[in-house]
Amino acid sequence: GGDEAWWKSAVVYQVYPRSFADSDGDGVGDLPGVLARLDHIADLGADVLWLSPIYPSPQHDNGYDISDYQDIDPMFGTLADLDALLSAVHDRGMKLILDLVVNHTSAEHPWFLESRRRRDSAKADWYFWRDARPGTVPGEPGSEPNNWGSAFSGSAWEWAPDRGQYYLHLFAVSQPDLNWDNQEVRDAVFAMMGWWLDRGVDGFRMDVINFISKDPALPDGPLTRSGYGDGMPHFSYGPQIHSYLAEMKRRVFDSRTGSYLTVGEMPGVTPGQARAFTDRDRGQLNMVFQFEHVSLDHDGDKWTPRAVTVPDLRETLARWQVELAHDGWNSLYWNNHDQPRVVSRYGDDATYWFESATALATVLHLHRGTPYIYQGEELGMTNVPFSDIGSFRDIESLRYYEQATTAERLDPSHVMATLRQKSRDNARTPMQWTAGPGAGFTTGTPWIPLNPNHSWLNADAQKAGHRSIYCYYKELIALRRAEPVLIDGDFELYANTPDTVYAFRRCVADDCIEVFANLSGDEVQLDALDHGADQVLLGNYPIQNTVPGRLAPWEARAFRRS
Ligand code: TEU
Repeated sequence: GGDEAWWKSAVVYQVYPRSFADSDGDGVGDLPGVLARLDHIADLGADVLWLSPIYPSPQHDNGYDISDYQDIDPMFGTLADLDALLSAVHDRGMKLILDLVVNHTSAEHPWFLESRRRRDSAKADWYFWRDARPGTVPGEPGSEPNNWGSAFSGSAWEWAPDRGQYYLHLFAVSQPDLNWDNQEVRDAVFAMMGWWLDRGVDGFRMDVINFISKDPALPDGPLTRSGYGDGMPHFSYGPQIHSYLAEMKRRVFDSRTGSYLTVGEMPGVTPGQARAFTDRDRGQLNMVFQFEHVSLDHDGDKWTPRAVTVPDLRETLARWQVELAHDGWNSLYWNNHDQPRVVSRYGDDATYWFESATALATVLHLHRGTPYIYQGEELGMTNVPFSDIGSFRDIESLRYYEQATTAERLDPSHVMATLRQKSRDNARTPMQWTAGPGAGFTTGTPWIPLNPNHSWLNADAQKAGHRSIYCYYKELIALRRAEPVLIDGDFELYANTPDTVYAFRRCVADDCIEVFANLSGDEVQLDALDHGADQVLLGNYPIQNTVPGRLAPWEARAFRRS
């Protein structure tokens, strides 16, 4: 039926609940806060709301460490608050998807507490337990079962004296990896997913879902700068990954009547793998989040920044367009809660703040795929000028700072400069609703400092109209809705353009929309840009000022070519 691939024409808006809106003044955002601000998202024209984790959690990784999959953290509210939000979302004709974090649990989850108790406990095999390397002193550095490093610095193994073994944690010590090779684990996860779908949720964003199948031999990985091995070759596309996702599809989704949105977050995924996950016939997932275009500005690891060029960006994104042109489907994103703010990263958050934020939005949204907007992106929110390590909250940033300034003996001011550029906290400061105290986010003390630029950069100011990135996003979403060619059309990059220009067309037969964007602060001349003023559909400069053959700094324009 026509509705079955509804997610192809949808625009998704991601809310990071702890930083969106605080209804009770404790400084942390919550579900009643999201409900109170729901019309901000509905008015934008987004179709789907994705909530980052709201489940009970010790919050070592802001909820990506879950201790109960079937309840709500009291900090965010109650199940009744979630139900109220869900019906308000549905009343507006929108959908709601939850974050599914099942590669690992919290170390405080009852499953793990049971598993770590004894080697013969009922859940003994629900996680990855291994003995120390033979001939070493268990618990001492060097006796870990393999050389893998964790994503948050240090070894991926933690010694558990009660059980006398190591457990695997690809992320923090407080995030032990679940053993998906155990059928009981899969049964428990699938039952939990079904429980949420039966409650009315419309799908899931699946956290690092490509990591759930590990090579059972857990072999050492190639050494990295950190001194640890990179385990990715042994778990980023493991031997059972397709079989587990096929089983999930069959047991969770196909056995129900709804039509759901599923998006798998997949660090390291290649276009060929993405096609295998998302092609129509297998349909294991609707789409995946790939990482290539957000890895272009670093070299090897995220703490070693390098400059990105427009040809890097356009060649990367265009390759994904081509590779998933016939089978499979792309997700499109610049931002999420793990990434620095795009206007500061690939744009210019000073001189051309409005122009660069809107140019980047134009390029992304007019690609083929489902666009995702991360809270505050629609306002052009920027990176944060934190000058003190005490302002940071993210476990990854804090662990990196500690390790870099001690073991690696880097200059603290150098490490701070890197964090200002790359820290996940850039995305996590509170949503900027107003110029007032607390930015309209809270009446209390926010859990992380506000970006001081909320004095001028805020939703109130932008709803008033002038140079409003919010209004531009609205137009962009409306254009997508009005022009089926933007959903169904094929994609062709214009490769022979100047190095600062990102240009392409989308066509169904003879009906084409062309998109030209200047991703630089210098005006650029190009003969290929040839159209009448009446053909312009959207632009970030006043249309009466636009000239064929020329793009002003960070100018973006979409027009019909028939
Ligand atoms: O992120 C997985 C992931 O690999 C990254 O984006 C990660 O944050 C990055 O490599 C760090 O540099 C997901 C979540 O989105 C993230 O917030 C969680 O911390 C992580 O999984 C663990 O659940």
